[in-house]
Amino acid sequence: MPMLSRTDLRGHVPSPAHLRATMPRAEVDVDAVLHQVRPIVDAVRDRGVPAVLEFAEKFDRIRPGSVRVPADRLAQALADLDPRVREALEESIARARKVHADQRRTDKTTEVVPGGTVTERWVPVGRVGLYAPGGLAVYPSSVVMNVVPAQTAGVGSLVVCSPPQAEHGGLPHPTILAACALLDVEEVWAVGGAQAIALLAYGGVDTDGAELEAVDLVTGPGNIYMTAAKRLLRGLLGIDAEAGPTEIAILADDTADPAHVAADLISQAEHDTLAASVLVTDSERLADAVDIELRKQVGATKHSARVAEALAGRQSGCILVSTVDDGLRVVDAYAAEHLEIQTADARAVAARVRNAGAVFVGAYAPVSLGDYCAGSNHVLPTGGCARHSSGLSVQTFLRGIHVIDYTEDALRDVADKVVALANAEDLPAHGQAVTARFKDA
Ligand code: HSO
Ligand code: ZN
Repeated sequence: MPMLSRTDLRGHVPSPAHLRATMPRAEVDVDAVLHQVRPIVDAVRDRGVPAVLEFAEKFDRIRPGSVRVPADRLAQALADLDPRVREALEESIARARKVHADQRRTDKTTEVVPGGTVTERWVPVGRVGLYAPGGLAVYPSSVVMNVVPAQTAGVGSLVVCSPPQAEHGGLPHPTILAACALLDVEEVWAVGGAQAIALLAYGGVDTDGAELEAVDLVTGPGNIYMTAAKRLLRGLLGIDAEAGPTEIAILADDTADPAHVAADLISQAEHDTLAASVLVTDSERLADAVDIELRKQVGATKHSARVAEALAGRQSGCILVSTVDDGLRVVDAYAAEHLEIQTADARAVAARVRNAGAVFVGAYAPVSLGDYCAGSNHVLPTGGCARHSSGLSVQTFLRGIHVIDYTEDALRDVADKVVALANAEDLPAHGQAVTARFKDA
């Protein structure tokens, strides 16, 4: 029995729609928990912080003194941070800032006709809430990946939420606090789960009477309850994509190093028993060699049980294809969050990928480089959403506002066209709003 269950598509690659329906993928039923999350959201809306503290006691087994984390605790967490971790975070932040700075948009004015212009103005979202999970996943790197694009976009007001930890006296995890301090984030709230999203949506009054101001947009990954709260509150709030379990797909041929392929598959399986590790290859010899490597490496890795469960899950597997071209069709249909290309001429193959959250080219760009220190963003679309969505970027935190500026002459020149279209839609008052301006003429 191979470690990764095999699907043989040699000789015949089904249509993209059929592939999508049949390829391994985790199923996370957010709708199924909506009925549990709705009362939490309603309680926070109706009763604010007292309700938040009750849920903290129930779900986090600690009642924080206040929701807002005092400034000195942020500074303290940074002072206590292991200097090697600090240096690594600083490098991660510097590289991410470099890449995200290039994503800034400039306003653009189009002269449609003489005297008639449309300007697209890029305006940052006013106030943003960023969620950093606690529990199994304490990821200061995700704080970096959320905060850097928001700050680069020019978001003026930014709050980070993370669950209170019983072992840390009701504060969020110290490495989360330290990352916030490094990024100059001053406002951090000790609140997690669905109640965090509700508090971000409705705002509240803290135990000391201080105002917790509602936000316009919330981003960041969380568990299924937090995701359900995002789904319930979207509209009142903007949200980023709903993050599902992480995924790695590797398109590899005979030239790939099986030990590296196995290590990369294991690296993302380490996140979650529902994480997906998918190998697509035209080489049965490589598939066999990767399997032998997996057997060796899975046993030796720290989170061995979690990894083994993820690799054995129905969401993971190995797909055999006849050619790298066929492999490209398969990975495009799958639309992985992370896609590694480990083939001869990997750059040329990577250039042909249409659907992926991020593409990692060749032997020296493993996904974990991108998770921490490539400069790219690691908040990426999962569950096939890479077919229509991008990862987090500066753009996530901007709105493009069209500013329409026409002179009297420019309006007069097009008035009969507006009237014709308005009448065609049986909306004559639309036309009259234009002709009213030229009545005297
Ligand atoms: N691979 C995860 C991000 C992450 N990895 C955080 C380590 N820490 C989802 O892209
Ligand atoms: Zn990762």
